Amino acid sequence: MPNNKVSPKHPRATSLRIREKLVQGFETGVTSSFGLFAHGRGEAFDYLIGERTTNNAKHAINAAAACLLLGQNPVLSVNGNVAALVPDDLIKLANASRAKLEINLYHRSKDREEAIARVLKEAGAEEIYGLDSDYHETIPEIHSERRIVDSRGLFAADVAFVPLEDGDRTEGLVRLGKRVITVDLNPLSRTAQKANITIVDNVVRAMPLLIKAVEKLQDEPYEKLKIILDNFDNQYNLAEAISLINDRLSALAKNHGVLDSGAEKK
Ligand code: PTJ
Repeated sequence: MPNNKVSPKHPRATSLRIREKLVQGFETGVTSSFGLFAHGRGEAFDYLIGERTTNNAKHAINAAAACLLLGQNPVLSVNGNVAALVPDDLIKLANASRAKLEINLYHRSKDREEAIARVLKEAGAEEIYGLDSDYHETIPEIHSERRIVDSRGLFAADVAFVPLEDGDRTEGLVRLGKRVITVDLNPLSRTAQKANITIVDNVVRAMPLLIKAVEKLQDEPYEKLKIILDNFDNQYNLAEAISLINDRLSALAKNHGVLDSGAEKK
């Protein structure tokens, strides 16, 4: 267990607290060692976007909320990173959007599945898919353990929420005709590029906003949700996310790398 309490005065307290959660997740068998590397990659991109939720991400969050509400069988995929970082929010999102929760691991092991199931149950989950091998189905054209999904969960889903996902599985789910929503700080990743809706933000910031957006749109008619979804263009939104990084870095470079420039306020 990490025992260094992060001082609230530390200039990078928020980022350090997120790290602590992952290290704790690693030490309790929830997060894989690869998950720590993945987090490092995410942190680097979070620096580039300015560690805040951009309007670009908010636009994708709104579309994701509409998409989840339009789904007949939405499923939230849970891996070791999101279980360590946002367990309570996963339950809240599942409840607000009537979605199932499926534990679906890239580095699959029975021990980690059980550790994650414990975390989700402590957070209030009642039913968790992905654990019973009697219901294992495979995503075609993926030739590793990553192809396994639950026949009642992701396999049957029309909307799949797969935060911090690997590119092969994202492509596989899109090939199966699912509407795929992801949260990924790296707008260049294969998952970000191949998903139908990509929220370029830290999952820790995006989840509460996504829950709020679902709650706000919950009682809206089908037509309104459909318009929100149809008006969302992921390729355009990703291009804008990349431009935002570009503009921010250019402004910072002009300001001799000083962070509290106008670029920060964008
Ligand atoms: O628990 P498992 O075995 O299912 O494994 C989970 C990981 C995340 C290790 C696995 O799915 C994996 O290796 O994913 P990738 O291919 O590394 O993709 C993870 C993506 O998430 C990368 O593009 C990271 O930049 C991004 N990322 C990391 N941390 C965050 C993030 N995006 C949003 N919020 C974060 N906190």
